[in-house]
Amino acid sequence: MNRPEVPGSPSPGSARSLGRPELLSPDDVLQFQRDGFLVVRDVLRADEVAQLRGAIERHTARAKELGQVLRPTTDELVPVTDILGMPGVGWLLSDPRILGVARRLIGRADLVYFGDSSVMVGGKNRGFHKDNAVRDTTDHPDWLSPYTLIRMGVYLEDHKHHSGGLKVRRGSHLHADVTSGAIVDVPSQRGDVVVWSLRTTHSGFAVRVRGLSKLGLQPRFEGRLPAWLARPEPCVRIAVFMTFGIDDHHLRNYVAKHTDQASYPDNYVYQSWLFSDGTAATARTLAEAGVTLLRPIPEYGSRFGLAERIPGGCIIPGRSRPDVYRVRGLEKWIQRAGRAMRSLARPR
Ligand SMILES: O=C(O)CCC(=O)C(=O)O
Repeated sequence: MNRPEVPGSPSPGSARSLGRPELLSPDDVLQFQRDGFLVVRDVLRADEVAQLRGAIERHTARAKELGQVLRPTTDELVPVTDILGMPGVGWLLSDPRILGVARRLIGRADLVYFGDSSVMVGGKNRGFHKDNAVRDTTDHPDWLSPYTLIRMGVYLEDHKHHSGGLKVRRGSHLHADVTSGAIVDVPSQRGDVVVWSLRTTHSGFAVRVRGLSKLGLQPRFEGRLPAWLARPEPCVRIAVFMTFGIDDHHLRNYVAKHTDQASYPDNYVYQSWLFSDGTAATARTLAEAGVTLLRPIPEYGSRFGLAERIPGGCIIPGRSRPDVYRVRGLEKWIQRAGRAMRSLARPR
C-alpha cells in the first residue's frame, strides 16, 4: 500500500491497545455512545488530505473510463471496489490514528475489516436512512444489544461553513425509525474524521442555509431550497467511507444481509467485494496493524485489478427490501400533506 510518512506516529504493529488517548478523551467516547456520532478533529494533516484528493481523483477517472463505477443515482462517482485496492488511499485502513479512534469507540482492540469501504466524488444523493442490517424492527438482534459496527467518513474539504457534509439525527442510533432525534449538520473540516454507528440515521450532502447556521433542514426540503439561500460547497466533494466491526453477531447479521443473493441480489456491497483487494499481502498489512481481513464471500476479489471495460459503462446494483419505519407526530402530518399535494399536482 502506498502510504505517506507520518512523522511521530507509532508503527502499525504497536497499535494493539485501545488507541492513543490524545485523539479522543473519555468524554468523547461517552458523547459518541450518547449521540451516535462524533467528529474527531485534526486526525489527518493538510498534506495528507491533498495527497488523498489527488489519488482519489486519479483512481476515479480510471474507474470511470473502465465503467467500474456504481450506477450514479445523482451525479456521484463511486468506483466499485473497496479502498484497499486504490493506490494512495488504502493506507487509511491501517493508519494507527484511524484504528485508534475505531478501537476506542467500539471499545475493542481486535477490529475486523470486511471490505466495506468506498470513495465518492461529487453528487447530491440525499435522504435519511440507516445502514445496519435490520433498521425498522426493534425485536431484531440489531436492536437488542449495543451496536458494534461503525462507519468513518473522511470528508476532504470544509463542511463547517459550506454545504455538502454529513447530516445526522442526534441519538437516533437508539430508535428503529428515521424520524427521532434532532437534525445536526455535522461541522467537519479538512483533516477531521466523522464517525457514526451504522444504526444512526443520516443523509449525505447537507445543505447549509445562508444566515441560519443552526437550522438543520429535512433532506426532502434541501433539494427544493432556492439556490441563493443555500451556502455552496467549497469544491467538488470527495469523501472516503470505511466500516469496522468486531467478530460478533452484529457483523455476522450485516454480512449475511449483503451475501444473501435471494433477498438482496447483487447489492452494492456484494458488487464491491468482487472488485476488492483480498490478496494475502494486503491481508498481512492489515494483520500487522492488528486488523483481521474477513473475506465474506468465496468469490471475494475475483474481479480485483480487472482491466476490462464494463459494458454499459457502469455496474447496476440490486435493490433491497424497502424499510418500513414507524411514523409518528409531526412527521405523519408532513407525509400526509406531501401526499395530498402530489395527488393535487398529478395530471388527471
Ligand atoms: O454521502 C454521505 O455523506 C453519507 C454517506 C452515506 O449515507 C453512507 O455512507 O451510508
